[in-house]
Amino acid sequence: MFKVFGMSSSGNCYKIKLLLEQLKQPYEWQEIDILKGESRTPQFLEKNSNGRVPVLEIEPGVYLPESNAIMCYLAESTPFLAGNKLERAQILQWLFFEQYSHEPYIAVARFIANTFLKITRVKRCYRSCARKAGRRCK
Ligand SMILES: N[C@@H](CCC(=O)N[C@@H](CS)C(=O)NCC(=O)O)C(=O)O
Repeated sequence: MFKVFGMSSSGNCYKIKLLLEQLKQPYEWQEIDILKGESRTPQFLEKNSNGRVPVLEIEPGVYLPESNAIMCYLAESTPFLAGNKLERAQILQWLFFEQYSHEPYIAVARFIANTFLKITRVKRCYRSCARKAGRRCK
């Protein structure tokens, strides 16, 4: 059975969970708390020397890091990675776009806002409404 080393609040890890669920593929999830340094332990670095989640354990001792590489691996021979040459390249187009143009700016900003600044969606909404009403709020 596949095992995913991931952190539930990470978008990169959520993508893997979502695809595994869509494929109805049984898997085990091992929570790794990156804020506690669990992705930088010697044991974890043996799985991914880059020290990041997600990592897919394909079989004991065989590990695949990088969320989009994991998605391509899981989607191979399924309708999620089908089509002609151009259609498959268009799938890669979005995966590359996501990693280069979305993840570093939008996803990392969301993670910092949620995790370190503790700005929840409700607070963001409240701030925005308050700003529009010309009021300041904490
Ligand atoms: N390009 C990688 C990015 C992985 C990544 O940045 N993971 C973050 C969580 S979303 C992480 O593990 N950060 C821990 C660290 O940098 O120490 C992927 O798509 O898997």
